[in-house]
Amino acid sequence: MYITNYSVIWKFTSVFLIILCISSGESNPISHFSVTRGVNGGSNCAGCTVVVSLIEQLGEIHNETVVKALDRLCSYLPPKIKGPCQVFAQFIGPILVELVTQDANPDTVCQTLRFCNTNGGPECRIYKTDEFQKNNMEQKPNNLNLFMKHSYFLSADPKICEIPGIKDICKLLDDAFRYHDPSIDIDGDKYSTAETFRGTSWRGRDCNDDNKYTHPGSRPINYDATDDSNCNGIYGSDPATTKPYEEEFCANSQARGIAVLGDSISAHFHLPEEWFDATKLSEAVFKDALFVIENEIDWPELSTVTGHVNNSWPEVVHGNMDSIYQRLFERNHCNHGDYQNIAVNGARSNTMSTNIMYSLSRNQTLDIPMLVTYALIGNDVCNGHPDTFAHMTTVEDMKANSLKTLQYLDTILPNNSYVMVMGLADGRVLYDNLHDRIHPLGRLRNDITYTMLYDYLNCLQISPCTGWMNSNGTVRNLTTEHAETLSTALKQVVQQYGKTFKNFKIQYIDCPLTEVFDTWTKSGGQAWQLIEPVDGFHSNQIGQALTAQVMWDHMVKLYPDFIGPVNPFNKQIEEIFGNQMRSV
Ligand SMILES: *[C@@H]1O[C@H](CO)[C@@H](O)[C@H](O)[C@H]1NC(C)=O
Ligand SMILES: *[C@@H]1O[C@H](CO)[C@@H](O)[C@H](O)[C@H]1NC(C)=O
Ligand SMILES: *[C@@H]1O[C@H](CO)[C@@H](O)[C@H](O)[C@H]1NC(C)=O
Ligand SMILES: *[C@@H]1O[C@H](CO)[C@@H](O)[C@H](O)[C@H]1NC(C)=O
Ligand SMILES: *[C@@H]1O[C@H](CO)[C@@H](O)[C@H](O)[C@H]1NC(C)=O
Ligand SMILES: *[C@@H]1O[C@H](CO)[C@@H](O)[C@H](O)[C@H]1NC(C)=O
Ligand SMILES: [Ca+2]
Ligand SMILES: [Ca+2]
Ligand SMILES: [Ca+2]
Repeated sequence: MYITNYSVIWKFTSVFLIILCISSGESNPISHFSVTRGVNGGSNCAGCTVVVSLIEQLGEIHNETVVKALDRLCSYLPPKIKGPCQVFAQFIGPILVELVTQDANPDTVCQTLRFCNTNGGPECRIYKTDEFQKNNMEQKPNNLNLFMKHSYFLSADPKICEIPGIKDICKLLDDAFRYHDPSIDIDGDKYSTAETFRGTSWRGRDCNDDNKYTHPGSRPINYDATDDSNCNGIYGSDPATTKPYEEEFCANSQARGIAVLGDSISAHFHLPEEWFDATKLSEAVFKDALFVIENEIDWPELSTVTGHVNNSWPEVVHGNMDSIYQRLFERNHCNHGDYQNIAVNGARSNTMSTNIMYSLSRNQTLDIPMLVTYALIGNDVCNGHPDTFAHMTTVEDMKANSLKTLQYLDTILPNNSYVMVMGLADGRVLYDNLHDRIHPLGRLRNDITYTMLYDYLNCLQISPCTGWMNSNGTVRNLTTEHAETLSTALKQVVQQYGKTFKNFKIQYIDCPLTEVFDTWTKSGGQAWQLIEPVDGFHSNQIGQALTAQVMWDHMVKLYPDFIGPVNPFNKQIEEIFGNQMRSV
């Protein structure tokens, strides 16, 4: 199904998506998110400032003009994006060459271009050095004539997505972010053979895309004596006993699938820092940019709950994969391929219950049970509004939304399933550990700290989380206070209604991130090493993997029935079916 309410879905999304021009055009459905659009040029201003910063820094590093530097940046990009980038370069080059001198401040350049303005209050600047720039502006009155000839800049609020070249890149992004069901799915069972666009990166591979009864998690038809109907790679019969292997190895194994209903943390939002650090820009770091975009800048294949491949992107992802799925598979090889990542950037309790949950694929009579994690750990207190507290989810709504989702799950999950409801995070860990560190964009000149970034995003009213990404300690504390209230509400829903669900057992767990940070620092690490450097908001690959370990240990100790027994036939399955990929 289509998720039509883009406006809310986007709230937990890093603002750096916007920098990639997603939210700019009026015609763009994603942009109907007033908070993301912001004031003073909002995301157009931030996008312009980042691009100009990178070009200018590249020019400095390679001792070349900004026009050459922009050509260089375009040349690093993969084919499908390179063309539009070159069109953009041809358009903007003559303007930039007039505007950007060696010491030009990107804030000033983007003010002159009118992507940044003061329509909604005081001027927003990410760089602090403004004295020189004011003079610089005054020396360049001619520029105005040059770029004002272009209609793009005549509107009071020019949009980056309307600029030639950039327009095509925006369209590419729009297409990728529009749907939350697989786009290539011939039989309509919500499983795909393609990797991206909500395909196998997100859900197990459909081993027969002409048959909707054949997909990961189905009850094997006739014990898969001839064909692999549940896509776990196990099929055929044992010649010695003439019994089907599914019957011998899996029938009594308490096999189960795994799914997560979550936000950008569960989807594993990750923008490579190498894309935002001029000293690291190269062709190699953009090699898989299209793949990244087609997966909504998420990395579900390496995530805490549904990670299922080794990290083979060492240029842009740092750390190993570990996941609940991986461990469930190791515990019982019959679980192969039975994972669904139903997480969406920006998801909160309301969008989950009105939209996103319907994307989970499970049938009570045809499929086997699942372990489902409900993990909406921040967006209900995160928004970009200056009056942030007024826009947080209330306790009543939190209860109603989560109950609605759980009651829906009770209608699709096969009997003997399990649901784990997670509380909200304490986002104070972000500011506490990042505030005086240097952001990738400021590395060349040591001139942008996370505090400066957070203040800038709040000034533009495009922060993914004003409450926690805030230099005011009282605001951060109050945000945590509300998050705790909402966690308590979730706990109460589980206590009050837990017994009423017919088809699953349910447990509440606190958000494991606090324990993850403790575990890491106790073993000698530093907390900032677990946080995404570009957005200063999400947990990175190391954090994702460590979260899987912490959650798993928790379940082994307290809720072993949630993960099921070890399958004594794992060894035989390996011997006969190898990596279980042969039917795929
Ligand atoms: C930069 O390039 C200019 C001419 O293109 C040259 O004169 C100058 O010496 C170069 N500077 C450095 C540091 O290489
Ligand atoms: C990941 O790497 C390990 C060790 O190199 C290997 O045993 C395993 O099969 C790999 N897993 C996948 C899914 O490729
Ligand atoms: C599950 O599959 C059965 C048999 O095809 C079908 O009748 C039923 O409607 C399905 N249930 C749901 C919730 O789609
Ligand atoms: C679900 O399974 C349990 C135990 O296997 C059984 O007691 C219960 O009656 C079943 N519930 C339904 C609705 O079939
Ligand atoms: C911090 O936020 C609180 C609560 O909104 C406010 O009362 C206080 O004035 C703020 N402090 C500063 C220094 O802005
Ligand atoms: C925020 O809460 C922490 C921990 O409770 C406390 O130590 C700190 O003083 C509080 N800060 C403010 C500004 O209220
Ligand atoms: Ca399919
Ligand atoms: Ca199928
Ligand atoms: Ca099978």
